[in-house]
Amino acid sequence: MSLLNLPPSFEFGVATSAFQIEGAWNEDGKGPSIWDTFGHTPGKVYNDIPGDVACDHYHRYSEDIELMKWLGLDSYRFSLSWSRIMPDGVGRINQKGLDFYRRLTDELLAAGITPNATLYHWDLPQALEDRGGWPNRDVADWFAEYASVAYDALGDRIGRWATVNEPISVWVGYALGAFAPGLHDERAGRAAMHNQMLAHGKAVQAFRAAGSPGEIGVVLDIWKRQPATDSAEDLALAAEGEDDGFRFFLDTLRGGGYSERIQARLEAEGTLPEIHDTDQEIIEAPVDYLGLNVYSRVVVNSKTHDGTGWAESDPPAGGNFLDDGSEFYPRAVYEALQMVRDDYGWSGPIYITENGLPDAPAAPGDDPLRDQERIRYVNGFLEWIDRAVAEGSDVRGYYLWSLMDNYEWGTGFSKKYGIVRVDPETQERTPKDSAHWYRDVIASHRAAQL
Ligand code: IFM
Repeated sequence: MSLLNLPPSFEFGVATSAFQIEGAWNEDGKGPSIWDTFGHTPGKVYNDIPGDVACDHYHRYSEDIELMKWLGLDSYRFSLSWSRIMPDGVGRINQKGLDFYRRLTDELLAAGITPNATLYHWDLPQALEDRGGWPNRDVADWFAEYASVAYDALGDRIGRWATVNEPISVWVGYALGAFAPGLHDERAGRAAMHNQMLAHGKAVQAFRAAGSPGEIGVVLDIWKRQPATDSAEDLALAAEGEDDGFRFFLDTLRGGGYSERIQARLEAEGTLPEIHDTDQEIIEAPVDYLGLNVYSRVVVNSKTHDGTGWAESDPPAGGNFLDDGSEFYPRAVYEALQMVRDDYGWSGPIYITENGLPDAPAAPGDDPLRDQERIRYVNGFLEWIDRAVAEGSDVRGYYLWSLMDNYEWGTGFSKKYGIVRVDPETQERTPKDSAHWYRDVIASHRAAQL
């Protein structure tokens, strides 16, 4: 593979999130998060195994940084656990929680790896859920308070921040019930989506007010919808899917407010959230970069659709498939980059903050370390990023999801996205073929600059 167009400053990284890897769920003063509660509720997560230990990264972070050094990474994207830093969500600060992130970031910096911290990756403190959670507008101020504590304590070490990761997750948690806190309430889901954008805006304002050095952005996941045919039904379904999935967020961040189409639909559904006159100005506080998580596209077909508008993909016949039956469509990243440029006028810096593939379903005798399909997948995405850069996109880095097999939310340890295998019994880490390959990609990119 030649990545001739990526500049010498292009950063190669990996991404993880606190709940998915840290473990130590109730250690050193950490408060419970909604995902701790969810995982401890029978019937919510795979095999009823909660994320209490996850990858035990809280204790093994040094070993994990050794792996990152071996890979030759430029940057590491992780998230901070809100309830590790503030067990009640607001007020009291847990010094031991901050100390953990200080140790982690100090070791990253000593290894020459740039820390990239996301403030919120789905693990709301349970104490705040008990006060109404994301559907309660007060959450925006709670989040800004937490963000300020984090900037204050870690701003001298962390140069790249993101406010929230994939704000659509609150819809899945409050309206669809598949994520914590497991509610089925569409009004709550829409309120949570709006309030998360408000929280994002307030956290950006707090960042500027504190005069924090470094850059701050937001991370959205972009699954573009491809209508299966030109029928009015398929086109409408595609538009609705994009509105729900990412335009809801981009419209307010970049487009001056929710589109008339979104407002009309939410009004008709009786789910339009409470929006104050000043909200828009707060939400569109300028960010320094956009973080895009891109995994694929969704082909929508009204004839085979189950009516939910969510994650229903119906790849065209004759398409290019992966071993798990999903479509192999690396051009998705190029289309996402075009979309933010053409539809939202974004010509600023972009990081591809997540992209990756779960292990293919294993047949008896398969060796989990031989993950050639993941290599093919990542290779394809990098080639399309290279092409977008050649055509003028300001993509500054790529974070592969994920460093190691980790706790994949409701599917627990059954879905493995790591380039490093984690033995569930011993926690032993072993690089898969893709890790060796990614290491070579990074090394050759460096060598090409000499
Ligand atoms: O594991 C998740 C991550 O937490 C958010 N983005 C998608 C990943 C894979 O499903």
